[in-house]
Amino acid sequence: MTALIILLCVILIIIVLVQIGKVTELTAQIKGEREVLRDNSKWNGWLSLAFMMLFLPATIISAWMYKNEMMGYGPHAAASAHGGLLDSLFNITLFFTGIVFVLTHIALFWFAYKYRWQEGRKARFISHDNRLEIWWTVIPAVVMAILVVNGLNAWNTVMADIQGDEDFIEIEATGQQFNWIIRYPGPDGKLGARDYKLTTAGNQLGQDFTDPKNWDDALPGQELLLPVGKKIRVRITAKDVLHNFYLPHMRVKMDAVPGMPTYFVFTPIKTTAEYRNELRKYDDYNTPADPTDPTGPKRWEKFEYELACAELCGKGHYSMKRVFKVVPQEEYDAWVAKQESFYLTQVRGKDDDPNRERVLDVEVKQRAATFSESIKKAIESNSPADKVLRLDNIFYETGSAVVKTDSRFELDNLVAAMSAFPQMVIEIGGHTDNSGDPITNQALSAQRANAVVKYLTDRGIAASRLRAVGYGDTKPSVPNDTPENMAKNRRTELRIL
Ligand SMILES: [Cu+2]
Repeated sequence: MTALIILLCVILIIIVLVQIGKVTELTAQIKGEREVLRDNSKWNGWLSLAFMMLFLPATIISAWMYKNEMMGYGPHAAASAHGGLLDSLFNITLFFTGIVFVLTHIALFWFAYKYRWQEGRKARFISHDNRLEIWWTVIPAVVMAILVVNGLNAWNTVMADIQGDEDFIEIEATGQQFNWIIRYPGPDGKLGARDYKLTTAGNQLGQDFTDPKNWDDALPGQELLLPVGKKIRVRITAKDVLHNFYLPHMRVKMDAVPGMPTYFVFTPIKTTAEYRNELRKYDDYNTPADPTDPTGPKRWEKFEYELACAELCGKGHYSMKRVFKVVPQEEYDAWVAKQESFYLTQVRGKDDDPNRERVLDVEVKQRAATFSESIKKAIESNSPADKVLRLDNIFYETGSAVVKTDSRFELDNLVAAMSAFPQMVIEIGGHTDNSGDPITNQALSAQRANAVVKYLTDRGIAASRLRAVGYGDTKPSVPNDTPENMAKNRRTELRIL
């Protein structure tokens, strides 16, 4: 329907234009060509002048009104170290082009008025003038040279990559329809390798988990933090179409191109709190953030730095907006420490974990910490139930008392605990489920407990502090009614005596 109306309008406008043309032709015939020409010229001249009078002041007024948004003044001041340089570049360019704009507009419309056709007036022809040629070549050349040299200089400063042993944080932003996946490097400070062929629903970035750098990488939720005063290198990639990584307040803008990683290095110089405080000075920002709640928080209190996609990348393009906070280093460090490794929480131990057969260094450290923590608690507690600890990470070959090599971490933690608490006397208890013959079960559990004790005595723990007991299936921790529960009952326990 709309299309039909538009089509009809277009046809009507064409008819009107044709009719006007015909009327003009007819008047020309009646009045005489010369008279019409004189009238038209007069009107053209005056209208040109009127247009200049309106257009030029309007341009200047609107530029003045929007100068903050366009040039980064006032509440739109840059919040990054290089932002001021970029803004000054815009100012310099606007200064020169502004002069040219005003002069050429005045010349264009004033001349159109002044030299309109008049009876008996003749044009003055200048065939050639060397001086004039030189002037209008040299002046633009000098101005252009200043702008280009300035621009190149700024480009080299703004786009400079990390040099040598500079201190910086590298994060990664991957654009996809329609959100940004932001990856933080974790405690090692390094982002792990990616391979697009590894991309699955459970591994959106195609992280290669055989690369240890990936093990601590974190994909934070909606909340994003950056430290103030620290160089940040953003590795920018895209998964599907062209996106654009845009932090307007930081004056950071870079294409995210599928298959071609780009980067941007910048240093935030104002925390979110500092920026809010600056906004507080402006009347505009002292209005309620939510117009329906006049007593609620003001606009400056609600201000957040933004990450947007500045490429029209599809229907949901607008939803790529994210907010992030710039905070002092200590607050950032605390936040980073809370971020969980994507690999350890989402992939570890699952079918697509390429390291299923290995115990990772991080896990060894983690287990050692938990183990010493539980031993301490067990010693301090008075209740007999608290004095018993399951040793979940001691593994035996099936149907035998041979301890698997992966058990050494837990056993070494035990050795460490025995050395740390020289008064401690313990019992190692072997337990089985109720499948099979009770006598065999008892014998196997005793052999297994003995194997653990042997490991400890081999490492210098006095045998007098150790007792090995085979309980067989006599002390199930849960009823032996499901395969899962039976697995729970096959266990090695430590009891502090
Ligand atoms: Cu996008």
